[in-house]
Amino acid sequence: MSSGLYSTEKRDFDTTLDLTQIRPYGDTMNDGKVQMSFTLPVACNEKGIEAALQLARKMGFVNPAVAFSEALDKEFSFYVVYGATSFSVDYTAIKVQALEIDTMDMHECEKYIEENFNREVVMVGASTGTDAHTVGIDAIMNMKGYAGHYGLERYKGVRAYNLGSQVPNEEFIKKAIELKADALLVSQTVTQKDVHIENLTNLVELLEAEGLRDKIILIAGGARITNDLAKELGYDAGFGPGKYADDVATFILKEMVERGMNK
Ligand code: B12
Repeated sequence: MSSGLYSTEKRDFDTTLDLTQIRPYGDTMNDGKVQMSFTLPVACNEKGIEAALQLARKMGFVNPAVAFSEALDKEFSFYVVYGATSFSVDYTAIKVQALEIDTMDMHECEKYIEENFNREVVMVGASTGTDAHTVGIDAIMNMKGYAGHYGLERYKGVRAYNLGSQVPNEEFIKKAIELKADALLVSQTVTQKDVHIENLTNLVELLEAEGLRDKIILIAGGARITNDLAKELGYDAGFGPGKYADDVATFILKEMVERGMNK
């Protein structure tokens, strides 16, 4: 029999996977272990730590512990709390409108354009509204691309225009008309106070008012954008982290062919 820190002795851990009641996996199945961080508008001291623990218990944490705390200034303090959540979710009941596309790589997209289009495809992108983040839209559009996936500017048969950041929706639409855009690609990174919802909705309303909405493929993307959210807001598709130029190009090209927009 072995013992001590590196014991190989068989323990009685829970190994049951019940998809109708999934909980976070920390060290073992169903232990529910979660790490959470937040700021409180009080000084960092024992009272602040106790407030953080009480909050965690009210949020359903069992045996919470403050793993880290730090003063941000005299009146604000930051906490990292570790504990087990008492909640679970029914994974089998979850329904999402996942975007199912058979992604073509850049060369396959180029071949697809050659075979199905008798003109170039115009894609216009920007980080719109007050959003100053450009890295996401650059990842999709710029020649060099991102994470080994070339950007749309490099695609033969695609005329890609990256308008940069903080582009007002009115200006974006003006450019779309001027450039005869087939697809508009909107990037939104800041989601504080739902500013992205307001901005994305405003663009759809303006496009509808111009009678343009049905004439273009409208795409949203960003770190917290899901296909579900984009569809709900009136977009054709939404792309988040782990998606690249080839994913969105495939979607746009196939959608254009399906809608007869390729001639
Ligand atoms: C770099 C950065 C900045 C830089 C931006 C520089 C630049 N030129 O872009 C600077 C310093 C300017 C900045 C400013 C701010 N930032 Co900032 N920033 C970041 C940071 C560190 C990285 C973002 C990034 O570049 N990611 C890399 C790209 C490649 O990832 P991505 O955007 O998700 O893109 C991928 C997908 O989402 C998708 N995608 C994205 N867009 C699109 C579009 C389409 C059409 C498609 C198909 C796909 C797609 O494809 C990409 C590749 O897979 C994040 C924190 C983090 N680590 O994520 C904070 C972060 C985004 N910033 C944040 C904030 C709050 C701000 C400020 C408001 C701060 C302030 N108070 O001033 C300001 C913004 C002001 C403004 N008016 O917008 C918050 C946002 C919180 C929120 N949910 O709202 C974050 C999350 C930091 C945080 N944890 O608080 N920021």
